[in-house]
Amino acid sequence: MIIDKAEVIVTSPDRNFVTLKLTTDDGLTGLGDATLNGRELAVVSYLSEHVVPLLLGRDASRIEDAWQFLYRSAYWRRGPVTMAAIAAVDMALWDIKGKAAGMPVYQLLGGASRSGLLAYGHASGKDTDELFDSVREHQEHGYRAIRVQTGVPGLKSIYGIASNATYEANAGVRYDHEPAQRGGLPNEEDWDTRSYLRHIPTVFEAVRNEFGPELPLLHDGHHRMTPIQAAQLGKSLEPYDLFWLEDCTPAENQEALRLVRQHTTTPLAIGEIFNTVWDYQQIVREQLIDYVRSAVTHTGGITHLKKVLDYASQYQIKSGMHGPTDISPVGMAAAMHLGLAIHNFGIQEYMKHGEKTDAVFQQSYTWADGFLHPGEQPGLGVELDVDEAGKYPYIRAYLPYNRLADGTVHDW
Ligand code: KDG
Ligand code: MG
Repeated sequence: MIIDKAEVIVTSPDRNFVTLKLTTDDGLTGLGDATLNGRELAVVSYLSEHVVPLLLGRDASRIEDAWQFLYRSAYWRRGPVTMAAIAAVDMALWDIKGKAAGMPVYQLLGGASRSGLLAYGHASGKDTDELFDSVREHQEHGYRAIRVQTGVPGLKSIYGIASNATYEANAGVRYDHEPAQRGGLPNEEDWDTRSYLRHIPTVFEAVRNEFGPELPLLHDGHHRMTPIQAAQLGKSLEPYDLFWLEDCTPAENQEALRLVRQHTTTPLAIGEIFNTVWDYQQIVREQLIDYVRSAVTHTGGITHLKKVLDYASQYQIKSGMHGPTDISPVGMAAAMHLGLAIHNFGIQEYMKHGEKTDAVFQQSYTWADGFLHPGEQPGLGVELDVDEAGKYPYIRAYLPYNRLADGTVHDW
């Protein structure tokens, strides 16, 4: 099982994806997701220029050794570009190992701890009527847990709202599924935290009145509040029994969560922009969060995220892996194998990819009755159709950003 080919494949079916494909001398192939939304080519360059030469001739069976070698030998550690590149190698090696063993990856990780993975989808609307329709639509598609985002009176365009205007080059793709503007410069959105804090509790009250107490509801604050504002929001949402409040403060300052925690029992989730176990060291030890939001794709792969989640399990902290459309089907499959195997699985974010993406990445994972399953194919269970991928060249895309009314740039 010597790696004799390593290809970095960029394709843009509904959005940009970066995939590493490894081939061994005995003909096995493995795929890894290296997609970093809005900064894709930085990872392509890291992989092609610096990692591929190190992979050729290596024994594909030595996953832990490859991880430690790529991490430690670079000297420059951590960061989203490095960790997405290492994640792609790690995933591809697990894929190869599964194929060599004739087993799905979750079996190699210890076997299934459950029959399926509870997943949540994204309901959204400019106003309550549109939001209710979106919640119903998600329930009709089988979702048993739903993230709720709405517009805020007085603000033009906010992250996560499906009916926000899309860009020409994004034609046919819902804004909440793909907020990155293709083929242009970043779109400017507006923000006002006080209006948001006044409005959101009224939205959750309306949703609870309409849909009852059982439905698990989630909300994403997208790093926009100060610690005291986040504490206020958590407290005001307590009557509506959220499954979690996500990214309530900017992720760089993990200590901020101490203050939030002192004031509210609303469960907290964070970590979609974290990339190593060290980002979690303090907040796990001090029990400042309830869910780990990291994706396999951005956190060094299955090998490293499993270490994060094993550490978190000592404190009854569960997984809530990031799963927007910018995680490719390969990254989603890796998340599902890991989620099925670990004991402390919490919930999986799941937004369906578009038809073009599904034609490029043939998947064996399944979605039924609100639950995902990675399937029984050996390896990760996703294959990439190179001809199909070749139809969609890379298109530069930028995520939007926010300014306050006085023109100050604010967290997006
Ligand atoms: O690339 C940015 C998106 O992945 C992010 O905005 C999605 O916040 C997100 C979520 O919770 O899925
Ligand atoms: Mg989020």
